[in-house]
Amino acid sequence: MKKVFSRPKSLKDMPFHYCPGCTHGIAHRLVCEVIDELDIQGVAVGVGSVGCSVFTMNYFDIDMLQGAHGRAPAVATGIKRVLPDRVVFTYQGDGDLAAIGTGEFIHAATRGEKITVIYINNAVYGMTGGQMAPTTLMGQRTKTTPGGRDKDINGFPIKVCEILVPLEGSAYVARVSLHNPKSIIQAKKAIKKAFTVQIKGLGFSLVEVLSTCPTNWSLTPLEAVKWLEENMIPYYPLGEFKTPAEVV
Ligand SMILES: Cc1ncc(C[n+]2csc(CCOP(=O)(O)OP(=O)(O)O)c2C)c(N)n1
Ligand code: SF4
Repeated sequence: MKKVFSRPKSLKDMPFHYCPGCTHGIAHRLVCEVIDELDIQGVAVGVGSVGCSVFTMNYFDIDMLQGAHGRAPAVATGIKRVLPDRVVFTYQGDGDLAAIGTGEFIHAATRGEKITVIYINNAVYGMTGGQMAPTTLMGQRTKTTPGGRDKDINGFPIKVCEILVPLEGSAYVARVSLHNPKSIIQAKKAIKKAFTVQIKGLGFSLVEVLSTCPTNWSLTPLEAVKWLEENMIPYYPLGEFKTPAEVV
Protein backbone atom coordinates (compact mmCIF):
# COMPACT_ATOMS: atom_id res chain seq x y z
CA MET A 1 0.00 0.00 0.00
CA LYS A 2 1.27 3.48 -0.85
CA LYS A 3 2.20 5.49 2.21
CA VAL A 4 0.60 8.94 1.97
CA PHE A 5 1.36 10.38 5.37
CA SER A 6 4.17 10.11 7.85
CA ARG A 7 5.56 12.14 10.68
CA PRO A 8 8.82 14.03 10.02
CA LYS A 9 11.78 12.23 11.62
CA SER A 10 12.61 15.29 13.69
CA LEU A 11 9.05 15.64 15.08
CA LYS A 12 8.54 13.47 18.15
CA ASP A 13 5.56 11.11 18.28
CA MET A 14 3.79 13.18 20.89
CA PRO A 15 0.28 14.71 20.74
CA PHE A 16 0.37 18.52 20.66
CA HIS A 17 -1.10 20.31 23.66
CA TYR A 18 -2.45 23.12 21.47
CA CYS A 19 -6.16 24.02 21.25
CA PRO A 20 -8.18 22.62 18.32
CA GLY A 21 -7.60 24.78 15.23
CA CYS A 22 -4.40 26.37 16.55
CA THR A 23 -1.80 26.55 13.80
CA HIS A 24 1.25 26.29 16.10
CA GLY A 25 1.22 22.53 15.31
CA ILE A 26 1.36 23.15 11.56
CA ALA A 27 4.27 25.53 12.02
CA HIS A 28 6.08 22.87 14.11
CA ARG A 29 5.55 20.29 11.42
CA LEU A 30 6.86 22.61 8.68
CA VAL A 31 10.03 23.38 10.65
CA CYS A 32 10.60 19.64 11.18
CA GLU A 33 9.96 18.79 7.52
CA VAL A 34 12.59 21.39 6.57
CA ILE A 35 15.05 20.01 9.14
CA ASP A 36 14.57 16.55 7.63
CA GLU A 37 14.88 17.74 4.03
CA LEU A 38 18.05 19.72 4.76
CA ASP A 39 19.34 16.72 6.73
CA ILE A 40 20.31 18.88 9.70
CA GLN A 41 18.64 17.00 12.57
CA GLY A 42 22.05 16.28 14.09
CA VAL A 43 23.24 19.90 13.97
CA ALA A 44 20.03 21.86 14.48
CA VAL A 45 19.61 23.67 17.79
CA GLY A 46 16.27 25.26 18.66
CA VAL A 47 15.58 27.91 21.27
CA GLY A 48 12.03 27.90 22.59
CA SER A 49 10.22 30.98 23.82
CA VAL A 50 7.69 31.65 26.55
CA GLY A 51 4.11 31.45 25.36
CA CYS A 52 1.86 28.63 24.16
CA SER A 53 4.89 27.19 22.33
CA VAL A 54 6.87 26.93 25.56
CA PHE A 55 6.99 23.13 25.23
CA THR A 56 8.71 23.01 21.83
CA MET A 57 11.42 20.83 23.35
CA ASN A 58 8.75 18.15 23.86
CA TYR A 59 8.04 18.07 20.13
CA PHE A 60 11.24 18.82 18.18
CA ASP A 61 13.60 15.85 18.24
CA ILE A 62 16.74 17.99 18.14
CA ASP A 63 18.87 19.80 20.71
CA MET A 64 16.59 22.39 22.32
CA LEU A 65 17.04 25.11 24.91
CA GLN A 66 14.59 27.41 26.62
CA GLY A 67 15.19 31.15 26.62
CA ALA A 68 13.80 33.59 29.16
CA HIS A 69 10.72 35.44 27.89
CA GLY A 70 11.76 37.43 24.78
CA ARG A 71 15.44 36.60 25.07
CA ALA A 72 15.63 33.69 22.62
CA PRO A 73 17.67 35.62 20.00
CA ALA A 74 20.35 36.38 22.61
CA VAL A 75 20.50 32.72 23.64
CA ALA A 76 20.65 31.69 19.97
CA THR A 77 23.43 34.23 19.35
CA GLY A 78 25.51 32.71 22.14
CA ILE A 79 25.02 29.19 20.84
CA LYS A 80 25.82 30.12 17.25
CA ARG A 81 28.98 32.04 18.18
CA VAL A 82 30.29 29.18 20.29
CA LEU A 83 29.18 26.48 17.87
CA PRO A 84 29.20 28.10 14.40
CA ASP A 85 28.71 24.77 12.65
CA ARG A 86 25.23 24.35 14.19
CA VAL A 87 22.02 25.54 12.57
CA VAL A 88 20.44 27.63 15.30
CA PHE A 89 16.88 28.92 15.31
CA THR A 90 14.37 30.46 17.68
CA TYR A 91 10.64 29.79 17.70
CA GLN A 92 8.82 32.78 19.21
CA GLY A 93 5.31 34.15 19.57
CA ASP A 94 4.46 37.78 18.86
CA GLY A 95 4.15 38.64 22.56
CA ASP A 96 7.54 37.06 23.19
CA LEU A 97 9.31 38.58 20.18
CA ALA A 98 7.56 41.89 19.56
CA ALA A 99 6.75 42.96 23.15
CA ILE A 100 9.21 41.97 25.86
CA GLY A 101 11.79 40.85 23.27
CA THR A 102 11.68 43.87 20.95
CA GLY A 103 15.28 44.88 21.56
CA GLU A 104 16.53 41.32 21.12
CA PHE A 105 15.42 40.60 17.57
CA ILE A 106 16.30 44.07 16.28
CA HIS A 107 19.84 43.94 17.64
CA ALA A 108 20.40 40.33 16.60
CA ALA A 109 19.33 41.34 13.08
CA THR A 110 21.39 44.49 12.99
CA ARG A 111 24.46 42.55 14.13
CA GLY A 112 23.80 40.13 11.29
CA GLU A 113 23.78 37.13 13.61
CA LYS A 114 23.68 33.98 11.54
CA ILE A 115 20.56 32.65 13.23
CA THR A 116 17.01 32.02 12.04
CA VAL A 117 13.91 33.30 13.79
CA ILE A 118 10.54 31.62 13.30
CA TYR A 119 8.10 34.27 14.50
CA ILE A 120 4.50 33.21 15.10
CA ASN A 121 2.12 36.17 14.84
CA ASN A 122 -1.37 35.34 16.12
CA ALA A 123 -2.23 38.94 17.02
CA VAL A 124 -2.72 38.15 20.69
CA TYR A 125 -1.07 36.82 23.84
CA GLY A 126 -2.30 33.24 23.65
CA MET A 127 -0.88 31.51 26.69
CA THR A 128 -1.77 34.15 29.26
CA GLY A 129 -5.42 34.39 28.25
CA GLY A 130 -5.80 36.72 25.29
CA GLN A 131 -4.45 40.13 26.23
CA MET A 132 -3.52 42.68 23.55
CA ALA A 133 -0.18 42.01 21.84
CA PRO A 134 1.87 44.58 19.91
CA THR A 135 0.42 42.88 16.81
CA THR A 136 -3.25 43.12 17.84
CA LEU A 137 -5.11 44.73 14.95
CA MET A 138 -6.79 48.11 15.11
CA GLY A 139 -10.28 47.63 16.50
CA GLN A 140 -9.57 44.05 17.60
CA ARG A 141 -11.21 43.07 20.88
CA THR A 142 -9.00 41.32 23.42
CA LYS A 143 -9.15 40.84 27.18
CA THR A 144 -7.32 44.16 27.67
CA THR A 145 -8.98 46.00 24.77
CA PRO A 146 -12.64 45.01 25.29
CA GLY A 147 -13.75 47.96 23.17
CA GLY A 148 -11.25 47.14 20.42
CA ARG A 149 -7.69 48.38 19.95
CA ASP A 150 -7.71 52.16 19.78
CA LYS A 151 -4.78 54.01 18.19
CA ASP A 152 -5.05 56.91 20.62
CA ILE A 153 -4.73 54.60 23.61
CA ASN A 154 -2.81 51.59 22.31
CA GLY A 155 -0.92 52.87 19.27
CA PHE A 156 -0.54 51.00 16.02
CA PRO A 157 0.24 47.29 15.50
CA ILE A 158 3.93 46.47 14.92
CA LYS A 159 5.04 45.22 11.50
CA VAL A 160 8.15 43.22 12.32
CA CYS A 161 9.24 42.36 8.76
CA GLU A 162 9.01 45.97 7.66
CA ILE A 163 11.18 47.02 10.62
CA LEU A 164 13.87 44.50 9.67
CA VAL A 165 14.18 45.22 5.95
CA PRO A 166 16.36 48.38 6.20
CA LEU A 167 18.77 46.77 8.68
CA GLU A 168 21.96 45.82 6.86
CA GLY A 169 22.48 42.68 8.94
CA SER A 170 19.15 41.14 7.97
CA ALA A 171 19.58 38.85 4.99
CA TYR A 172 16.23 37.12 4.55
CA VAL A 173 12.87 38.46 5.71
CA ALA A 174 9.55 36.89 4.74
CA ARG A 175 5.96 36.84 5.92
CA VAL A 176 3.83 33.75 5.31
CA SER A 177 0.49 32.44 6.54
CA LEU A 178 -1.09 29.13 7.51
CA HIS A 179 -4.72 29.78 6.57
CA ASN A 180 -4.97 27.35 3.64
CA PRO A 181 -2.96 24.55 1.95
CA LYS A 182 -1.41 26.82 -0.72
CA SER A 183 -0.14 29.28 1.88
CA ILE A 184 1.18 26.40 4.01
CA ILE A 185 3.27 25.17 1.05
CA GLN A 186 4.63 28.71 0.59
CA ALA A 187 5.34 28.93 4.31
CA LYS A 188 7.46 25.80 4.15
CA LYS A 189 9.44 27.19 1.18
CA ALA A 190 10.18 30.37 3.14
CA ILE A 191 11.28 28.43 6.24
CA LYS A 192 13.57 26.31 4.07
CA LYS A 193 15.08 29.44 2.49
CA ALA A 194 15.63 31.02 5.90
CA PHE A 195 17.58 27.97 7.09
CA THR A 196 19.50 27.85 3.80
CA VAL A 197 20.51 31.52 4.23
CA GLN A 198 21.95 30.60 7.62
CA ILE A 199 23.70 27.48 6.33
CA LYS A 200 25.33 29.60 3.60
CA GLY A 201 26.49 32.07 6.26
CA LEU A 202 24.63 35.02 4.71
CA GLY A 203 23.27 36.63 7.87
CA PHE A 204 20.13 36.92 9.96
CA SER A 205 16.91 35.37 8.66
CA LEU A 206 13.36 35.70 9.93
CA VAL A 207 10.07 34.20 8.81
CA GLU A 208 6.92 35.74 10.23
CA VAL A 209 4.14 33.16 10.24
CA LEU A 210 0.55 34.45 10.49
CA SER A 211 -1.22 31.99 12.78
CA THR A 212 -4.58 31.44 14.43
CA CYS A 213 -5.64 31.55 18.06
CA PRO A 214 -9.28 30.40 17.88
CA THR A 215 -9.49 30.21 21.66
CA ASN A 216 -8.63 33.83 22.35
CA TRP A 217 -10.25 35.14 19.20
CA SER A 218 -13.46 33.43 20.44
CA LEU A 219 -13.93 31.81 17.03
CA THR A 220 -14.31 28.25 15.75
CA PRO A 221 -11.24 26.84 13.94
CA LEU A 222 -12.88 27.47 10.54
CA GLU A 223 -13.93 31.01 11.45
CA ALA A 224 -10.39 31.62 12.71
CA VAL A 225 -8.68 30.84 9.40
CA LYS A 226 -11.23 33.06 7.63
CA TRP A 227 -10.61 35.84 10.15
CA LEU A 228 -6.86 35.56 9.59
CA GLU A 229 -7.27 35.75 5.83
CA GLU A 230 -9.75 38.64 5.86
CA ASN A 231 -8.26 40.74 8.67
CA MET A 232 -4.60 39.92 9.22
CA ILE A 233 -3.34 39.60 5.65
CA PRO A 234 -4.53 43.07 4.54
CA TYR A 235 -2.52 44.63 7.40
CA TYR A 236 0.36 42.14 7.33
CA PRO A 237 0.94 41.55 3.59
CA LEU A 238 2.54 38.25 2.65
CA GLY A 239 5.73 37.87 0.67
CA GLU A 240 9.50 37.88 0.68
CA PHE A 241 10.68 41.32 1.71
CA LYS A 242 14.41 40.69 1.41
CA THR A 243 16.25 37.79 -0.23
CA PRO A 244 20.01 37.53 -0.77
CA ALA A 245 21.06 37.07 -4.39
CA GLU A 246 22.83 33.81 -3.42
CA VAL A 247 19.51 32.19 -2.43
CA VAL A 248 16.83 32.62 -5.05
C1 LIG B 1 9.28 38.20 32.26
C2 LIG B 1 7.91 37.68 31.95
N1 LIG B 1 6.90 38.53 31.70
C3 LIG B 1 5.67 38.06 31.40
C4 LIG B 1 5.41 36.73 31.36
C5 LIG B 1 4.03 36.24 31.09
N2 LIG B 1 3.86 35.69 29.77
C6 LIG B 1 4.01 34.38 29.50
S1 LIG B 1 3.65 33.98 27.94
C7 LIG B 1 3.27 35.59 27.56
C8 LIG B 1 2.78 36.02 26.21
C9 LIG B 1 2.80 34.95 25.20
O1 LIG B 1 2.24 35.38 24.02
P1 LIG B 1 2.90 35.10 22.63
O2 LIG B 1 4.36 35.28 22.69
O3 LIG B 1 2.16 35.91 21.63
O4 LIG B 1 2.69 33.54 22.38
P2 LIG B 1 1.36 32.67 22.21
O5 LIG B 1 1.03 32.22 23.60
O6 LIG B 1 0.31 33.54 21.60
O7 LIG B 1 1.76 31.55 21.32
C10 LIG B 1 3.43 36.41 28.68
C11 LIG B 1 3.16 37.86 28.71
C12 LIG B 1 6.50 35.85 31.61
N3 LIG B 1 6.35 34.52 31.55
N4 LIG B 1 7.73 36.34 31.92
S1 SF4 C 1 -4.41 29.72 23.35
FE1 SF4 C 1 -4.29 30.25 21.17
S2 SF4 C 1 -2.10 30.15 20.60
FE2 SF4 C 1 -2.42 29.06 22.57
S3 SF4 C 1 -2.70 26.91 21.99
FE3 SF4 C 1 -4.73 27.83 22.20
S4 SF4 C 1 -5.25 28.52 20.11
FE4 SF4 C 1 -3.02 28.16 20.16
